[in-house]
Amino acid sequence: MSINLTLGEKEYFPNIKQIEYEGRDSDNPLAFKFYDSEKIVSGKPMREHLKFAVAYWHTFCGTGSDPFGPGTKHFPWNVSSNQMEAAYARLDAAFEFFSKLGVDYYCFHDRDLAPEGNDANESEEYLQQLTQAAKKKQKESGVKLLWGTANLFSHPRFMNGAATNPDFNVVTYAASQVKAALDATISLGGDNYVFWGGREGYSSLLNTNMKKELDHLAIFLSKARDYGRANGFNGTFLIEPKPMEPSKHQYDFDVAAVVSFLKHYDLENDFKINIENNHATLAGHTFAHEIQTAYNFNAFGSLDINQGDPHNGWDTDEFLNNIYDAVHIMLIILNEGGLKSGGMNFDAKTRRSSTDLEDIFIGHIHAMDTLARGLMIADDILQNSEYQNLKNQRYKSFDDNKGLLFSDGKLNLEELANLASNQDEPSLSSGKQELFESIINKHIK
Ligand code: XUL
Ligand code: CO
Repeated sequence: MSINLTLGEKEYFPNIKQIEYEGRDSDNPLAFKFYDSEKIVSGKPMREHLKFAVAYWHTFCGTGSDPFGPGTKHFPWNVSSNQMEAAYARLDAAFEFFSKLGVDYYCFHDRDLAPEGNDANESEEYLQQLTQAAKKKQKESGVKLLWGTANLFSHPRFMNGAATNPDFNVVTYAASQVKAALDATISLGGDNYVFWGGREGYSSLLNTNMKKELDHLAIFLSKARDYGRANGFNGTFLIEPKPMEPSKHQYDFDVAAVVSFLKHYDLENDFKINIENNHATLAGHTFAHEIQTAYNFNAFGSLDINQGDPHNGWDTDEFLNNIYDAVHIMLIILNEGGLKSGGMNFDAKTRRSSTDLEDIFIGHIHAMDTLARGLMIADDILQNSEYQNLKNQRYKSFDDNKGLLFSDGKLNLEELANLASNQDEPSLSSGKQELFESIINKHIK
């Protein structure tokens, strides 16, 4: 993708040129070793399989502060004390970054793009101004919006939740933000609109009417859906599950909990799921489990492709570097026909002590290479190994005869039981897990 900087604009990454594919023998940290955007894998270019999106909040807003100390990263776009000036500088830096990295998409929260104003109207006005500027940048660069969302968790007014807040006045504030963020997403042609639970959850049932809060959440989501549909949003609404943090109990615990919520409140046609790896592992699942579960229930929406630390129990939002996980999820995604209107949003940050500007490039490049490798290895496994056959073989007793009738729902319980009484003890059939694992590892090269 060509770099298009408007004349007179400051260049924020002057030492970094367009990131190119140099192949696996390259030692250049600012080059792709595996991600070759136009290379055809399984019938389409890598870029279409992977649909990478940069997370505006981590990459341009996150300066590394944590509960023990302030930010460590001095971003050149963060110098103005005028918040609107800083927001415009951040936008310039963001589009320079997207173009140099060669990604097709980005994602944002309203408050990443524009600052909070003194009241709801001023906040909306700020967001509209930045939306117009972003629209121009999208047109110049060809970069698209994968999804927009509203930050309904940082401001103290949301300390007891947004749509599920016990105070109606806070719910109206949340509505004004979602309305404005939806308007921005529609204006920027976003493919999806995300609701991550934020502080929709609780710490103690002693002071919480959970049923009332869940009803309110469903009503709020249905009104957001109605507004979006009436105003030209044809994309997908996405719920992003997370089991805990910031609340002890987040309402959108995992994919299964969200699927049952959506079905219970008749929202499943408009709302699908944005699955994040680090949230999956916090819930005690693998990323692969959550992705497969979403596909099973026709609820797959999009991915936040970060990873957590296996040794601690919070959301560390690291860039995905686990090749084994990348292979596993790509096996599922290839088998299920791809990401469709979803994409792969990094939702990852460099470590607090990674303070060089180039580190944000290196983090993204490394994750893109990891997933490109995952894609190629998974494709190789599906094309050139016994993996899929072996998996199918385990279920071969359902391919014909009575097994097929059962699968088609045509045998009742008595008929099934009669079949058992007329046959010998079933022979043991090995699950061959070790064989499956060895096939995967043989192809990781
Ligand atoms: C928080 C998280 C969010 C959402 C968007 O854990 O993942 O950044 O992705 O609000
Ligand atoms: Co996320």
